[in-house]
Amino acid sequence: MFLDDTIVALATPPGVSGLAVIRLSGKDSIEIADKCFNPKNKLTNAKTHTIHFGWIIHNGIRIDNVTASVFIEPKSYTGENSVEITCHGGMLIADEIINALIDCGARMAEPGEFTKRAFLNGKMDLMQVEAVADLIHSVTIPGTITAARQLHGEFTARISSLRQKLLDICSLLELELDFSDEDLTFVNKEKIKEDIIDAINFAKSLAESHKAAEILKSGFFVGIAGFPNSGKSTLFNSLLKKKRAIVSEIPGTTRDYLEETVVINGLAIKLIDTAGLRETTNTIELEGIKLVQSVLEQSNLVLVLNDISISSDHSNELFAKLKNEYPQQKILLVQNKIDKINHDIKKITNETIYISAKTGEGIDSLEKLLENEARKNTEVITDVLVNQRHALILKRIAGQLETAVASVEERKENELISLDIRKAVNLLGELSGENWNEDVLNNIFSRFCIGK
Ligand SMILES: Nc1nc2c(ncn2[C@@H]2O[C@H](COP(=O)(O)OP(=O)(O)OP(=O)(O)O)[C@@H](O)[C@H]2O)c(=O)[nH]1
Ligand SMILES: [Mg+2]
Repeated sequence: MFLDDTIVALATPPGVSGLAVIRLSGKDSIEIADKCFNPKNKLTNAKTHTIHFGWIIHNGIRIDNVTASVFIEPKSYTGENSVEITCHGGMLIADEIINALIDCGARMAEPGEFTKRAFLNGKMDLMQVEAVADLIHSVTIPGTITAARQLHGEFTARISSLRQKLLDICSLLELELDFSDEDLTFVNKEKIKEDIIDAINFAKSLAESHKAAEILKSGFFVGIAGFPNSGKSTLFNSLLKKKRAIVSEIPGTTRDYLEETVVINGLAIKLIDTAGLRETTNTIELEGIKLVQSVLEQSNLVLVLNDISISSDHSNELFAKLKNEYPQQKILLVQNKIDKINHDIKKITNETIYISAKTGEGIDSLEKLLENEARKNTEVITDVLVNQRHALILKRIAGQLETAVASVEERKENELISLDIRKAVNLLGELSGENWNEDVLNNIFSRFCIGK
């Protein structure tokens, strides 16, 4: 089967670097390494978790002097025999060593294959596997810390304890069933109902932390929308503190959307500058306007920019329309170009913000507001990163348990209530990966890079 062969890949980013690490995993990895590595003592005789110095020599050519770390199964990342070779950086050396190892019997690894093996060998469950992906991709420090905690098993522990609670309820219900002939009741149905409701609340609150987890992982998305020429690109540049987007007095300058990240006090804010919204027949502009809609859907916060020099209520209709179309979204009206008017209204109210994207007036306050919004949205996070897959399963679990509560209320047989709960327990198995299927695995591992 596929676990029989030995895989190899570069574990560090390709390119010029001080050192590069090549990873080898599979039952023959130590023998394969020995074929082209010449340390003082053969690696096959080495103890686990030891480091050895020597030359990689292949077809009589000295490639590099390296160190090799030996990990004997099951005490390795993958749970298999593994060797990690640390060579000098630079693509050519690492490539030559990988080619030599392939010549000696290894095969190039697929994306995420090391972690997939760790999962299949029971080294981690799916939630930990996903934490590895989050750890690699996280753009915020809190996101990284939370992913690391998850990798350590925090999420797993919470799911196991929920599972145990549900199984305990099932045992009670089924125990009574065993004595049903004797007309005994030792199950307090009210208590059972309460316990199931607790479990429902727990599953729901975890599912709800999904949005916060996404922000921790990928940043807080702020979409900038408005009529053409309202100053969206100017604001985008001003927040980024660099000239990234083209600014011009010609309406319809931005056609595509632009995305850049600013870090405000440790929080990653993803700014998205979009095409101005207006009635148009220009096909390119129309495409841009369609894109705005998908940006708005994905944003955590939408700023609608209004050119106050035209009129402070010039964008009211657009603002109302967007609020109506995206009722879930937090949308704020921002009055821009206050440098062009005389009134002294440079203040932030609950609803409206006044700025000049051009002179920078009010930008500090706007930054503070973005930071507060981002922080507010991540505060609900507990200590795990619930991704979309988890959230969907958790919602199904809550739904299944709600059926169980209904069964209790309808005074159904213990057997039926227990069956409802057991269905929820099965869903927990999908979460941890006990009940895995190839599609789910492929989906998860497609996010990984080769060598991880
Ligand atoms: N006086 C003043 N002019 C501004 C301000 N913000 C933008 N402008 C000007 O308004 C014009 C349009 O600015 P852009 O940033 O390109 O506007 P936009 O909303 O991105 O426009 P489109 O991409 O066409 O939708 C430019 O000439 C800017 O210099 C401001 O705060 N004050
Ligand atoms: Mg623009």
